[in-house]
Amino acid sequence: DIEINSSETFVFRSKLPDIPISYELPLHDYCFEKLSEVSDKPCLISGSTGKIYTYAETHLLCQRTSVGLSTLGVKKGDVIMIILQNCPEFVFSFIGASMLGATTTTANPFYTPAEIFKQMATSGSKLVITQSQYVDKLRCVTENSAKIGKDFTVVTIDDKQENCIHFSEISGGDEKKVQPVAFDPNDAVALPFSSGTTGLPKGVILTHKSLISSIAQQVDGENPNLYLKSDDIVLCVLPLFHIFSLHSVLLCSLRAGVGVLIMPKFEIGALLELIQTYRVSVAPVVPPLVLALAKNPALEKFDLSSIRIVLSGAAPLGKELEEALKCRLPQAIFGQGYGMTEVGPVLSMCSGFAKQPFPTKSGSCGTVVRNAELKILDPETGLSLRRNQRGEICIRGPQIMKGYLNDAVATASTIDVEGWLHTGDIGYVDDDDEVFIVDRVKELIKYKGFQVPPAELESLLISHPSIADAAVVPQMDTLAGEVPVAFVVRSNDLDLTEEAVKEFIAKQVS
Ligand code: 4UU
Repeated sequence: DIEINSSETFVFRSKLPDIPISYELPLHDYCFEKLSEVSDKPCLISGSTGKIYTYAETHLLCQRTSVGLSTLGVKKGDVIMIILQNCPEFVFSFIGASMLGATTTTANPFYTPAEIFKQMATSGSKLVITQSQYVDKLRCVTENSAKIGKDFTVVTIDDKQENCIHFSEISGGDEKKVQPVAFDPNDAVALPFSSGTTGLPKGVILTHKSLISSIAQQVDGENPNLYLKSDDIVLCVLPLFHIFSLHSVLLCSLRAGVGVLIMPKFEIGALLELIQTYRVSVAPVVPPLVLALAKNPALEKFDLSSIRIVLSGAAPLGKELEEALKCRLPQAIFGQGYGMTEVGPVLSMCSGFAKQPFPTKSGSCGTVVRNAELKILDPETGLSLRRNQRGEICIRGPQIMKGYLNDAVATASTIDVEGWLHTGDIGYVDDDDEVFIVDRVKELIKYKGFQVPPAELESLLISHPSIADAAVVPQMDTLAGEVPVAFVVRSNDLDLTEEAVKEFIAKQVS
């Protein structure tokens, strides 16, 4: 240790051995690889209707939806857009599109028409699957001259709407008509949007290889890092349009052959009721949900003894909060996962969730996933740092994104020539290989785990005729983790009020 070698790289690895990962199957076949063993087991449970789809039924509906989508003209290389609250149709559409070699871009149903149209245009989607209550947003002609039924196709899953197609028309396809499609592991399958370390939201190209790698890193092998037992019921209340839920809740569960309890939205009473009724055993959550569970007095009235794993991620979790929930769910293993959309998404996962678990510390974000390398760089010098030294977290492995859609510059500034992805998060690795996140150097605000790119708000602010300049920064918030705060310079209109500025922004973004 005395010798100083400035070019030395300190690489941190998983405590679990690497496993072989095969890319022979496309994502949907990989997820349903053990279908014959689990065909009669519950796969999707709709929390709102109580309907249960077995693995066989789920797979069949995915196939039918894929045939239906192809009848509507969707083919390999195309992009479809899903604007849905969590529901079984989300799964049929995502997997169905994958079966055609198409890519799915997912959007927040709360998006404003402007946000939706931007993502539609950037991703090149010509087909949207949504709920009737959001169709009006798509009809906003002022935002967009494209017309439903003419320039793009809209499918609604609930009520039939004018010029739209009803989901039953596509999910009723003849599964025997499934056409085999040639796949390359480097083909895109998901296109979530993220602003990454700087600027505006960009399409993140996640390939079959990325997602299969990231799922395998969690649930495959002799000693899976996230061990899902065959009778587990995994809670799916986090929105599927975000990569945490899409990957670690849905896709990992499908691969492991366990049940997924789908909730369209978070409501504490309904959540507790459903956990009790369906004996939910694995609860992926975000810090605001931990807060709700830790503080809500209603918790005492329900039997939550079935919960054996609480997995928190997407934003920093305070130790006090963690302790508070641990007291209320003493039987559960509590740990964090650390993800980033661009990483496909998981960098590190609590090794207390493994089949043969390791002891873990409170506040840790887990240990780097297997089949990957993690290093810490000094943000000033760019030199690789040793244990317990704080710096920018970088990751290299088969799970990371192919790049940003049509943005080579942003891709090159995120993934370097050696294949390391620079996260913009500051953290360190301790003596037991545990990753701790302490800060963020990138331009990103996390509101309840959702991304709020400051650059987006700043550009909206300066588009206001009475605003000369603006800067947006995060402010700590007990409930949301962080909220955006804008510093605004008036141009000449001295009457411009805070309320007027807020209203101006609220009209344009969710
Ligand atoms: C402190 O948030 C995510 C993905 C989260 C995820 C995914 C799969 C968590 C567990 C899992 O199994 O993605 P993005 O792109 O919305 O936001 C990424 C950023 C990170 O760079 C970091 O700043 O969100 C922050 N973040 C966290 N911060 C993510 N997880 C954590 C965490 N603690 N546990």
